[in-house]
Amino acid sequence: MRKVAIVLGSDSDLPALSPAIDLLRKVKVPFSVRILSAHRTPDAARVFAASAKGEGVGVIIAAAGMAAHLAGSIAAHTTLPVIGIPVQAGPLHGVDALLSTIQMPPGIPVATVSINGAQNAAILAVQMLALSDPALSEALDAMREEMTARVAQKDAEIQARFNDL
Ligand code: RP5
Repeated sequence: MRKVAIVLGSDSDLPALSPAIDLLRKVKVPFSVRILSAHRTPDAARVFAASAKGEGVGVIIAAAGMAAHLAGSIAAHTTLPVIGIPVQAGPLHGVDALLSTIQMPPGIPVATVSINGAQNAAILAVQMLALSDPALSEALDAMREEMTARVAQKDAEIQARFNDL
């Protein structure tokens, strides 16, 4: 199975990424984590992006805050799908990172999730890998059913508490 490569702009972004790591562990998708910065370590980020496909990576998740150019600069050096997570950091609380990550020029896409949207980034990465992996596709179906059952349970609980029927 191809793996997911997670790239963080800083170790300060790690807490925002834990929902992605939890999800990848849950569905047993192999992943790697690196700290690489578009601005502070641009050469290392370029080398990583250019070699990722040859090293068995299927999808890259890139997370950064503030002037978040990491996902875009990685996407510039690979044709692997790149999912961008704008991280809530600094005085603008992630709106700066959202705009920096999402507003890519035509030709170099970054699939941007919401600010701190790490869980959805991981689900999207797994959905991409599941296109060629039926077992992974079943794991996604099971996860979706679990979620539906959880909401139905909460619905039943809230009805029992508030509804005079
Ligand atoms: C960004 O600047 C990083 O992705 C992080 O979100 C933010 C602050 O980085 P540190 O100063 O905490 O390393 O490049």
